[in-house]
Amino acid sequence: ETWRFGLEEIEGSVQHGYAEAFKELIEEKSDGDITVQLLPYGQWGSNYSALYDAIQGGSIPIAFGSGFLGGTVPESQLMSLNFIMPADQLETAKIVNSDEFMKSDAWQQAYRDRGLVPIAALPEGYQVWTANQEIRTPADMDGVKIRVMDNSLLRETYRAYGASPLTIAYGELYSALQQGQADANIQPVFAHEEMGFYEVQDYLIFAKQSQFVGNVIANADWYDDLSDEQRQMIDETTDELVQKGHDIQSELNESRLETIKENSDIEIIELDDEERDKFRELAKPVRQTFIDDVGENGEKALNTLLDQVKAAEGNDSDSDQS
Ligand code: 6CS
Repeated sequence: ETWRFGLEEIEGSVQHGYAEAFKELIEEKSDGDITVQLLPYGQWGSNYSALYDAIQGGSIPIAFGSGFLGGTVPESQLMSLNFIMPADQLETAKIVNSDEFMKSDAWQQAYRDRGLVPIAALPEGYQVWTANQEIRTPADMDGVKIRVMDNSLLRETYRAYGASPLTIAYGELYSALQQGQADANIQPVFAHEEMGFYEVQDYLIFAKQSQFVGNVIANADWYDDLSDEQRQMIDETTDELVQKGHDIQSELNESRLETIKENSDIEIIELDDEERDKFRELAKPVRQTFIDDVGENGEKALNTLLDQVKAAEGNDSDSDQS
């Protein structure tokens, strides 16, 4: 039996590292009965809606869906909200993978309604801005043509910051930045590096407003047809990959930052808490926009997530939630 696993990112990416570890664990646990075949970005095509169609149609039963998934599963845009997760990135990984959130009726139903099942979530590191100019304040964002994934919540968020967000396909982004169709971009560090985006941008800006989160999703009919043992195997695997996924992303993002520093003179800026607070204030009303736009399941999922963050906050005073 072969399980095809579609990735939104190229070989060497965080999604690829995670999927390789998933493959190894599943093949080991099934004693070789199952082979997991990885299909990185490019191997299934390059238009994300084709990938999501393939999961819904069942030809690719497992795949990553992140920012572009908003058109297919509007509730998934929850993962794009800014300033809601704890400062601790491993804590975030635990929260988004907790049974309380991942197995909640609201989160499951949001995907089930579209013939999908969410099976795990992979925080891939902070979403880091690059731009042709220094950005420290919302005033600096004014009118900046910043590229966002195709996701109305992200557009709403960056409009709230004062920018003029626009959407460009991942594969066309390098030339769009080079040719000035966009002034700024948002990616985890590893992606700025592996796609070469940093080569055509002057500033790399850490605002720690959110992490990039990839959702691991499955075709619902395929998932329901698995044996109980197989579903159990997936649960065990995704549990083991919470820590492992965190290790993969943090190591890759750290080493790729070194590569960027070695290969370019891009200026690196880290916003301080006071600077971040200005963006945090502007991001707050977007939570209500999310609720108004996506409805009841979205609101329930958001509240469940916020409850988990609060519970974690009780154990750790270094939380980022306001
Ligand atoms: O920005 C994008 O479109 C893509 N970036 C990453 C890091 N993963 C997938 C996503 O669609």
